[in-house]
Amino acid sequence: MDERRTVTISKYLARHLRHRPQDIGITLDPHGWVDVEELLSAAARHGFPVSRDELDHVVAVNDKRRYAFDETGRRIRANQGHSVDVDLGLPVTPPPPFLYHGTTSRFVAAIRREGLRRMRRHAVHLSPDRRTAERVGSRRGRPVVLTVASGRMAADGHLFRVTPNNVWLVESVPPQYLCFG
Ligand code: HQG
Repeated sequence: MDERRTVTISKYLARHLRHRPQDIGITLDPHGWVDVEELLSAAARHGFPVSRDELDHVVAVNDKRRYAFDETGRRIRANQGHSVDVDLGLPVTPPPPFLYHGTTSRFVAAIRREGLRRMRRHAVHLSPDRRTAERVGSRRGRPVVLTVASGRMAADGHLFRVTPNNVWLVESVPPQYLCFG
């Protein structure tokens, strides 16, 4: 499958498995899962036919492992990034001492005042290394990488979770845990 088709399918999945399942008449279960057959027939019905082989390919090659099948292979969900209400069932996990957040320069003043907020998503997304954070920030303009004192936050009672693709999630990051250097 060519790269363009892979990206198009991945974006379609992101839209409907994270944000707007109702647009194609599917319902995610409380943990974000949907039956693969149901997803594929809904997509076809809404003018976006995708074969099971194509879906398998996109899930397997996706650069960020954004999607996962359950152990039966009959259900699929997004690994993170939802704006709809789902409980991913990820265990609370002690973070490394520092994590990183990629943003863009125009948000920095507000972040200094308010800290990091989850905005429309379920959680603030943090990266394990600066390079990944820089890539996240550059989606929106000139990237700025903030260092998060995650070890100190965890010691103060903030709960961290990590997705299978190594994105760290936390409800918020108050400004005193951020380093803008
Ligand atoms: C910013 C992609 C003003 C925050 C990426 C970010 C990631 C504030 C934006 C994943 C703020 C929210 C998530 C505050 C935070 N004032 N702006 N107080 N607090 N912000 O997309 O982290 O390709 O919801 O810095 O790779 O950019 O979709 O979060 O710029 O892992 O799989 O508000 O999305 O993954 O934007 O990206 P987002 P994000 P996928």
